[in-house]
Amino acid sequence: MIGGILLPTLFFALLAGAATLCGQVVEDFESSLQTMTEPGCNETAQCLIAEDRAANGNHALKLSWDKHQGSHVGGNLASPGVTIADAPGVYEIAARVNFEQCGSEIGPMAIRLVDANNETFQYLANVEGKSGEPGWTEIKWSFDTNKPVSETVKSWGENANETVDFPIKFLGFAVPFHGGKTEGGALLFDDLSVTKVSD
Ligand SMILES: [Ca+2]
Ligand SMILES: [Ca+2]
Repeated sequence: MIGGILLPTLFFALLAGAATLCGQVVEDFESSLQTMTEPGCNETAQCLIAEDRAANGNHALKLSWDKHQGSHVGGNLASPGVTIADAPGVYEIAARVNFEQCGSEIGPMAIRLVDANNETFQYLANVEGKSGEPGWTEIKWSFDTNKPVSETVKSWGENANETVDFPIKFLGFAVPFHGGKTEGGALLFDDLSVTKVSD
């Protein structure tokens, strides 16, 4: 009889555990979002919602650029997107990224988030060795809303007080170029998910 109670309890506890470990997709880029290239980037840089060539009907955020000299390219939504966090905590954001059309000059990949007072925060993920990799790769960024900036990665914006004013929302992605130049390329981003790791 005890086993009869314990087993279902254990089963639901495991299910609950699985639910907190797997991120929930908050943005699949299937709705008609307005996008923009980051001001100041090379004029060949483009950011738009594009169809995934490998899967008819699926859409992704596409950042593309031609050969040029420059420090980085970035693409944003024209206005803040889905809420990533509305309460303090440590979060992990994941996205599927397609690196098939880019070279090895790309550096750490940035995700940009914007808070309720228009302060932009940036988090970096190591993508070494990913360039040219076929298909989709999962990239993860972690951030702690209690320590939203670091010595090396600062926030910016009109009201940059290095404090997260909730809610914090998705804004865009950027990549720097090693050596300040690129042969051109494109990146696709899809299925943004968020997991709260701890308070
Ligand atoms: Ca999609
Ligand atoms: Ca702020």
